Amino acid sequence: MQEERLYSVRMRAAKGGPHEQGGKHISGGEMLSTYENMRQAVNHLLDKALTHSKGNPDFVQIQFDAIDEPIKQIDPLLIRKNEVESVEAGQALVRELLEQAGIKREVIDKAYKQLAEHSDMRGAILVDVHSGERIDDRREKGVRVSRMDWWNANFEQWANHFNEPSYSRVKEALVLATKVSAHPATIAELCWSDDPEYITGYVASKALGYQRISHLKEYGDEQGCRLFFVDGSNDMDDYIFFLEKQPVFIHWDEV
Ligand code: PML
Ligand code: MG
Repeated sequence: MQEERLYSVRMRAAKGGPHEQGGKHISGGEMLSTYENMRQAVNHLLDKALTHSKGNPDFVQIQFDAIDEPIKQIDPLLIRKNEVESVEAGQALVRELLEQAGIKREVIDKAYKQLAEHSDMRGAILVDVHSGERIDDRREKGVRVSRMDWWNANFEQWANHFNEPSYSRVKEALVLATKVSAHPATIAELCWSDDPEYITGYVASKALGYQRISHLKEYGDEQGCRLFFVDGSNDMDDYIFFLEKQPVFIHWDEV
């Protein structure tokens, strides 16, 4: 597919110093770019870092590195929209969907406890579906899914077709959810934003698709969630390598 050399472009922003020195996570971003479009990609990520409603960062890092491996192309997960009236109704639907994905109630309860214990995560928490225990050893850093993107022109076609606003927030969430669910060790993902002005989130899996839920927390709440329910009997080093390093492009074909 892609002939030209591509680069992974990444941003992370924090307030009160860099993340590793205890700074509060403000924002992160992932893109793929050609060399020619690098300025545009860096500007996009810089803009994202400078305008986040969690506050103005005093530490921002933007880096790029060349991709030498073949890039995997994946179809976006099917999107389903669930309108709910309250956080309670949204969270009840989360449980229903996770149970549909085959996750036991006790495991879901344990996973929520993990969330409560880690309030300033910048990556994802990995929870084993057999034990309900957290199985990554990344503490507040979590696992950061990286090296992925969706060309805007194709995303806009998709958005048009599904009557979605073509917001980059939706694109980025769907890119990440699609990459994560493409690995057979992922049973489901649960996510909502740490942005105090954004209350929509989702449950995703290959079988469920991208189940957007309109209301998963209250406005003003900066407690986000990114949790992967994983079949821990797989090789977790391979799994984390896939999440962090396997380059992936999302591409939608109108059928
Ligand atoms: C985020 O902003 O960090 C996650 C947003 C998830 C939901 C995006 C959507 O509206 O589909
Ligand atoms: Mg965010």
